[in-house]
Amino acid sequence: MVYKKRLLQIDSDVQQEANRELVKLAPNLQRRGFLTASGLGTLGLLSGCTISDEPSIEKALMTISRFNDKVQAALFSPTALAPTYTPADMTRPFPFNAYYDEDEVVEVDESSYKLELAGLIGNKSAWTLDSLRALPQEEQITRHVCVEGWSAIGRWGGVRFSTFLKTIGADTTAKYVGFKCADDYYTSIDMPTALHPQTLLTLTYDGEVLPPKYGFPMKLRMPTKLGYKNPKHITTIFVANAYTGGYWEDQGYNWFGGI
Ligand SMILES: Nc1nc2c(c(=O)[nH]1)N[C@H]1C(S)=C(S)[C@@H](COP(=O)(O)O)O[C@H]1N2
Ligand SMILES: [Mo]
Repeated sequence: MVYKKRLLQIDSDVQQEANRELVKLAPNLQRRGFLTASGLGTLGLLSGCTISDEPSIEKALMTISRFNDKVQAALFSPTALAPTYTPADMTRPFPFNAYYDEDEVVEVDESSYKLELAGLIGNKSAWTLDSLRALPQEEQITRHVCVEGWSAIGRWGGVRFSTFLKTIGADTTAKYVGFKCADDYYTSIDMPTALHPQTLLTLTYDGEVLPPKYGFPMKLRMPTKLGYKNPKHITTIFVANAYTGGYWEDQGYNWFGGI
């Protein structure tokens, strides 16, 4: 599976800023094989690069976490696909991670659970798990990359997020989609990534109901973003034009956090 980064139309301000960022990052990018000496300072070469070996999605996500948000949003296509894998490639057991230990995982009660909606959404009625399970379901086997230095391949199933956003009448011209979680976690993402075909509102892991440690009742799964952008235990989804950051983002992690 080939992963392609494509140059979007970018205005010259952003291009200049991107070039300055690239020059700063050049030694690092060169070391990682993303830039050749002749490519220094030219965006075209970086954008034209094709990644085809497996750990490259990890390299790409890690490298890009050093770019600033504006440059990242301008540089990379919201529709380029991340690699997918086969069941044989899956990492077993799939690692758990959160800002607390596994024995403190939040337990969400299925019978009383409702997904709340807020902000720029036409129909803000809450959703039960059964109503979400009644929507068309898809699966993906993709690599989850954590900034803490590990990555793992897992299999998630659920509702394509763009389908869900259209179903609820979300304003897809808004800038952000935000998430509040049953623990104290929260994050927000850019609308182009929310509408990306591989962005899934997942309800299952490896064919079973998503277990608590992986985010019951649901995790937003985006193979084009770093692990911390993928909220687990989602309780509220909101659509907004005002920036709301995120748990790690507010402590200095890159907000875009993706490719
Ligand atoms: N609600 C919530 N979501 C979260 C986190 C968290 O602490 N709480 N941690 C994030 C981080 S840093 C990672 S790497 C992944 C880990 O997901 P996993 O436990 O399924 O591997 O969840 C992300 N989503
Ligand atoms: Mo992470």
